[in-house]
Order: sequence, then C-alpha cells, then structure tokens
Amino acid sequence: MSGTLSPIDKAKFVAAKRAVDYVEDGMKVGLGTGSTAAWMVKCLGERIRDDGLRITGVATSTRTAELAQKVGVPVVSLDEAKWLDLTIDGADEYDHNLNLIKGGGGALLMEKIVATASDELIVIADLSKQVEALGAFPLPVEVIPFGWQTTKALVEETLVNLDVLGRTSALRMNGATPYVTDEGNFILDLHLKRIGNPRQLALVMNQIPGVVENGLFIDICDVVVIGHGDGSVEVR
Ligand code: ABF
Repeated sequence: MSGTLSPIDKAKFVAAKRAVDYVEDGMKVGLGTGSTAAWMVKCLGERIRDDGLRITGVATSTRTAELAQKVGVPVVSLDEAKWLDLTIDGADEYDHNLNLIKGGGGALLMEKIVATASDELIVIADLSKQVEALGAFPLPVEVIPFGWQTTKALVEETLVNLDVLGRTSALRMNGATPYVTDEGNFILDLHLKRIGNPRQLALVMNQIPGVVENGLFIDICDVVVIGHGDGSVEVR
C-alpha cells in the first residue's frame, strides 16, 4: 500500500500504521477524518482482510464512512456503539500538553463527540503539526446558519478580552457559497495567530449563542503518534 510515497505521505502513512497496532480484536474504534486518518482506515481494512481482525468502526464524517465501506471496515452509528475503546484521528496542531486544534477538515463536531465517547484518543500526525503554542492554524468554530453574522460579531467581540494575538474571523467558503458541515452548520475560521490560554478560550467560545462547538481539544488526546518522512515513528 505504501509504494513510492512522498516524504509527507510516508510520514502520515507510518504514523497511521503504527496507531493501528493499538487496535485489538473486538474493539469499537472511532475513525477520524482527514488525509492522515484516511491512511489509518486503509490500514485497518488491510488488517481485517489479511489478519482477520474483527472491529466495529464509528465514522467522524460521511467521507470517512464512505472510505471505510470501500475498504471493508464495518461502520455503525455512535448511538449503536454507545462507547468506544479507542479513537484514532488526525489534527491540525498539537502542543506539548497534547492539546489540539482540529477541524481544518470541517468535521470537528463529530470528531469531538466521538473522541469524548472513547476510552482513549490517539492522534496521528506528521511533525509539521507540532507547535510551541496553538493558534497559527486558524481555529475552526462551528456555528448554526441562523444569525451567523451576529454570532461572528459576538465571537470577535469576545476575543477582545482574551489572550490571543489576532482577533479576526472569516466564514469558511466552498467556492462561492458557505461551507456546510455534515450537520448542516457553517464554520468560522478564527485567525488568532497565538492562543495564550487555550483552555479558557475553549470554554468561553461555547458560551456564545449560535456557537455549536470549537476546534480546541483540551485534555482529550492521550497519545500522539508522530510520523517522519524517513519512515521513522515516535510515540508521545
Ligand atoms: C482531522 O484531521 C481534522 O480535525 C484535521 O483538520 C485533520 C488534519 O488533516 P490531515 O491529516 O489531512 O492533515 O481530524
């Protein structure tokens, strides 16, 4: 499967493959979203096909559900699974406390619900996702479409009193129309540059009427598996 990969794809692949080693027979597994998580789903499909691994997956997006079906990973709803042994997912940034920014792929709401409904969250990433402080990657905030411009104004007003360097936001677009999440919501991308207190920001954001969820994953990630372009892997 790994053939002749570019260094970045090799890094993603080896991280994904190493994380799949944690999956044991009979587990219920949350299946993340994004290009690194896609490698993980493919590796799971390979273990099911070649080793007879028996697992049940819960997808964090429709595109992950479609990929899982394509490669032979059985998928059920979270309501059917109720609780998961393990979720494996990507991230846009991780810091030294293993706090994350997620949502660049637009799936942050289902990802956070599934990760929270799991005994363990393993993040798979290449080294470019490692940061000293979160915030260089725009923070996704999922909002309902009703009154989104008012919500956007309230979000920016709230940022004024918080420990962030940037205070602008932008509605995520899909060409000429707003990007719409699997749940039918919009996403605001917050250009904060550096987040001094991610824990506080995560709490404050979700108090704003119209905000559904934000892409800060605080105290949720247990392990980061980091892939490198030379094929080596490290676990933190
Ligand atoms: C997903 O992984 C998203 O939360 C995040 O944006 C994405 C990272 O994508 P990639 O693995 O393609 O860099 O879980």
